[in-house]
Amino acid sequence: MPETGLDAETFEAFITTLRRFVRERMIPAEPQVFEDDRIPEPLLNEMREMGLMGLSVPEAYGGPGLSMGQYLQAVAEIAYAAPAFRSAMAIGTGIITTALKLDGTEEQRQEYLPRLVAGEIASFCLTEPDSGSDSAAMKTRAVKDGDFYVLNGSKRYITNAPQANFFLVMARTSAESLPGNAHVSGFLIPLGTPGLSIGKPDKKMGQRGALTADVVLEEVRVPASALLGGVEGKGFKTAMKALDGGRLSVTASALGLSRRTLDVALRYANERKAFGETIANFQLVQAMLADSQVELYAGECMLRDAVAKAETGQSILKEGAACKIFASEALGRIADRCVQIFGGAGYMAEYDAERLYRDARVFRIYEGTTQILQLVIARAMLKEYAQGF
Ligand code: COS
Repeated sequence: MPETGLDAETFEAFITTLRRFVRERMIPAEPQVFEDDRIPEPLLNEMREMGLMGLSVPEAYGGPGLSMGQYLQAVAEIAYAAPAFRSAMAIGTGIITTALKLDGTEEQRQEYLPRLVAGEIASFCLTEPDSGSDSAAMKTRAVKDGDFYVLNGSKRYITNAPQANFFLVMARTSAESLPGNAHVSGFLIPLGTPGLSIGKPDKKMGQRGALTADVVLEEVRVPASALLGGVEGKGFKTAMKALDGGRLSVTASALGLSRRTLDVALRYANERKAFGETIANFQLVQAMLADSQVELYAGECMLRDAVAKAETGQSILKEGAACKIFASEALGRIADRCVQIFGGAGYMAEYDAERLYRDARVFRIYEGTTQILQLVIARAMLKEYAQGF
């Protein structure tokens, strides 16, 4: 059952505090985050103390029990600051919490959900060197050995890996590929398990401070109780369901970053002068600002609609994919217009526009590329058609 969420007044007070935290603590720390490629530990601790790592955890496990809509509003607020901040909290409170809530055993929920509330960081390990979009083609193996499983393989571009306390690892429990991708199972593995090691943080185009790295598993021995849900073969469907929610989180994040980008463009257009007046007076600049505002508003409306459907228990397979496609592609255009409004300064690293443009690019790729999501939507449409609508 979806969470009913905080009452409106308590939630409004939380959002006001969060907005202040974003503007007074996160945004001023951005230069240091970019310089060090890491969120400073004291600031990460402040995020932990605010409960941001366990925002979507139900009350029964010690979390605030935000509704989906409330959670996504919080994500959009955090995403107004550099993407590193959302990245640190949103895997644990998003994909991992969803996977545990939907398909974890009660013992696994009781073990891991309170750890997120206490500020632990989590990683979701699906992608591999040879399997990205075709995630079921993974090679990582988990072989049963009495009351244990032994895992071998490597995972790639894993968000939060260098700072994660625990990992949800998808692995093959059957060498053969099975119908419905039932060869895939999920395993919860804490940091410090012998044989689990983390590669060097990747060097990326943007999103500095949002850490990704390889996760290598060499003869990693875990008890059978680490198998998500205690049942083999459910991992792929768990991953897909969790990614459906993750795509709404990426949407909220793209909208938060779009809002920031548009504010940056609006401020510059009001400060920069050309031909004796501010460039905000020029109609061609106004057109770019207005187009960005239209797209941002459309994305916000789409997300609200998808959330409303999800909160009444309806499937949002198509809607979630549509939201993520639209908001990430719109962010790309909004960031591009921001650079254009900045003119020559937009190409220079000392201004925000250049950084925002690089940060925006990956939204169209991670948690399902635009092209994979087109397939998801089209397949659902064709299935509905075949069933006679
Ligand atoms: N919710 C519930 N079940 C789902 C589902 C979803 N969102 N998506 C698929 N399934 C189920 C299907 O119903 C099917 O089960 P049945 O055979 O019992 O009906 C099973 O899972 C296999 O689905 P499908 O045949 O569609 O799997 P494919 O191997 O063809 O893969 C795509 C489908 C390409 C859509 C999938 O691999 C995908 O989303 N890839 C992108 C992964 C991604 O986002 N990677 C980014 C990195 S993760 S941060």
